Amino acid sequence: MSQNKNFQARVIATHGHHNLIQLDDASTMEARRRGKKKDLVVGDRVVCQLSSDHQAVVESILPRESLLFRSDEIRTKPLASNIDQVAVVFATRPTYNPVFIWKAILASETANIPIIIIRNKCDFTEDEPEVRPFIQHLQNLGIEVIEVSAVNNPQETEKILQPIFEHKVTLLIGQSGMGKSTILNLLIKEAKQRTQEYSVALNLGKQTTTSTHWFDYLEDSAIVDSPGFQEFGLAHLTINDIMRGMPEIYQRVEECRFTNCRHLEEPGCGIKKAVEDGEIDPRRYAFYRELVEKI
Ligand SMILES: Nc1nc2c(ncn2[C@@H]2O[C@H](COP(=O)(O)OP(=O)(O)OP(=O)(O)O)[C@@H](O)[C@H]2O)c(=O)[nH]1
Ligand SMILES: [Mg+2]
Ligand SMILES: [Zn+2]
Repeated sequence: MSQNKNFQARVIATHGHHNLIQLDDASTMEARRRGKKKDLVVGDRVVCQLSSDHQAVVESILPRESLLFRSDEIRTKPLASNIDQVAVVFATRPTYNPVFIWKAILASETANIPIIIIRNKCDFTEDEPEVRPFIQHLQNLGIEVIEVSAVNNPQETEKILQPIFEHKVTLLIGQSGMGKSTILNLLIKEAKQRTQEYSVALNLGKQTTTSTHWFDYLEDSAIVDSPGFQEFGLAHLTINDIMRGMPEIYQRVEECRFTNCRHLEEPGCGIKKAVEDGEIDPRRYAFYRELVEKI
């Protein structure tokens, strides 16, 4: 490739100022961002120039078709761009946090990205009584839950997941130790991402994957593996985003006396009535309140 000639590529990993891009012929190259900007996100389609033998400079980012965020009080963190669906992976060991999954649903809905939930490690059958109501609850929210056992039943898992992942770009997210990289390795044999036993003593994953990485899958698909994290911050959401992302609230907003009801202390609130009548899960309402009170 001659110098000064523009070419397009995909950002497949970012590490501070070192980024890895993949060209359309599947070769990879190190790239730095023009002007030392730190605005590249895994999944970005970029326009580059060759700067030296095996180095590229990212000149610009093509418009993103989708972008998933999480945030904390200080800043918003993009997780990945140009993805078609988010797959949240959870398991009963180490322990999962329903609030993490609820937040992931809100973040995806707000970003207009379809979400599916993968319950992994189904081989822990003794956890069934505890997990079954939660799965039923997710299904009641209208969310597809897929149940697999990537280690103990790999063939079946691959058979179930392939039709769900093909023709799409899927971002795997979830708390540490749930089996994201195990699932990735199963579907993409060449990926060879590191996996590691979770800590039984702490009942927590060991943060094995340390950075987000894009892997091509089949002819026209990709799977993006990401590091597990515990806190899914949603400081970037508005009250409308929160309401829209919670079907049991959104379906009932007509029942409130005031059209601008925030379902907190307002009189004649249909949502609070539904909570009192046992039609809305009080834990979901507490979750709603906590998010809205932070705004
Ligand atoms: N019993 C059982 N163990 C599993 C299953 N899937 C994955 N594991 C194990 O769970 C542990 C964690 O798996 P990883 O794939 O490293 O988890 P991860 O979600 O990528 O974790 P982070 O990279 O830290 O976010 C590994 O020891 C896996 O072998 C399963 O279906 N059943
Ligand atoms: Mg991992
Ligand atoms: Zn209300």
